[in-house]
Amino acid sequence: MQLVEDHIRTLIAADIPIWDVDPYATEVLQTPEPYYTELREKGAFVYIPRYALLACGRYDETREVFSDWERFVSSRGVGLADFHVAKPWRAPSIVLEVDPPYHTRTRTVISRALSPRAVNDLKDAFAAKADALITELLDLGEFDAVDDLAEAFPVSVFPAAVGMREISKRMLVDYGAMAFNALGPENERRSKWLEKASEIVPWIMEQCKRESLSPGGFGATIYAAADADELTEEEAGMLVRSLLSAGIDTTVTGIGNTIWCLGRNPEQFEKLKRDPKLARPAFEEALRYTSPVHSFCRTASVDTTVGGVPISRDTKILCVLGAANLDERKWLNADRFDIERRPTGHLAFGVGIHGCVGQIVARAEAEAILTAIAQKVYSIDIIGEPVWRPNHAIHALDSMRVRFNRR
Ligand code: OVM
Repeated sequence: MQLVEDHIRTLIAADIPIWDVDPYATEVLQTPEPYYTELREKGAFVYIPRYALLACGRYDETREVFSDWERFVSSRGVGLADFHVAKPWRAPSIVLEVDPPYHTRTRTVISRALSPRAVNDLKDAFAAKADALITELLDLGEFDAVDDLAEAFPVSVFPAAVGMREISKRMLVDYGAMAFNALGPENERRSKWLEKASEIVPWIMEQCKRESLSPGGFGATIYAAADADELTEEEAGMLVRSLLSAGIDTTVTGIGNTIWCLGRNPEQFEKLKRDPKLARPAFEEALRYTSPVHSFCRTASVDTTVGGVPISRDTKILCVLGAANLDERKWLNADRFDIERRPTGHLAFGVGIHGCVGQIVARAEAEAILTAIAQKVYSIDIIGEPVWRPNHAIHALDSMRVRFNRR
């Protein structure tokens, strides 16, 4: 505790507000907007004693910390745990949880696998799947927008694009939820999710092997890099693991949250129906408005300052992307969902060398499903109250009953 008290004296001297909030409390994770607002109002940075953590939620400072990989490293973990001190729950990701120069080599391979060309080749298949699913949901009338749509669609296209032969929706969705919850504090939620590791991790690791993947997929491109001696066989398996960690829950959440936005803002859905080409801008605005990945950490590698605030080496910094994406200093009418906004510079995919490597795939999935909805659905009724699913890094719905009325 002496360490924390010394820390606090330094912070008081530097005029950094101390805030006794728990960013990982269930209510905060389910309804984060008041916390986002208070965080931005308190200052560029606040100190959260219970986790010995600095947090930021204003756009400029969050962007600065997030994009400067030299001063704010990822190799000490992008969750609360500092890998210099605590043992990670799994072998660290060789792309997310590393720094240059090593990062450059793995990032090059994974971005080749997920290149615009590779994704472009999948567009017709995505559109056909999206069309069939929306037709099915119109026949059903009422359904669960999470289970039947937001989860169903990515799981029907992404694992196949990777080249997976054995597909389990529950294993894939739960592995993502586990990996993202592991980024939070050592609380009950984190332990509860990590209990599932003994069942899910062996299944995931089996699917990452060369023999489990069919030719022509993202996975095969990664293994081809091992054949060309750019990576070891083991590193190739680890990069496929990254696809399965970050490729499902993120797109599930992005699509689910977009349906939530459109259901609550019928005038915006009218605009999308009038011009289905707004599918992509509508998705970007939903990403800005709801921030599917609400926060990620960095660790200061040097003594430095950001926006005039001194930050000491070894400090964990919680970058609250959800708060930055709603910062009225950056966005006009930040609290309004407007699909014509074109929110360039939003932080929902991060920024800098660790910016989402799968964003081209995510946008292609979203475009396919939102275009099918714009063409076939007359109106979206949300039935009852949507329920949010608390997660330490993801802001996602747990359930939302919806009716699609036929056009
Ligand atoms: C990874 C990864 C990348 C991005 C997010 C993430 C758990 C994991 O490389 O495993 O979330």
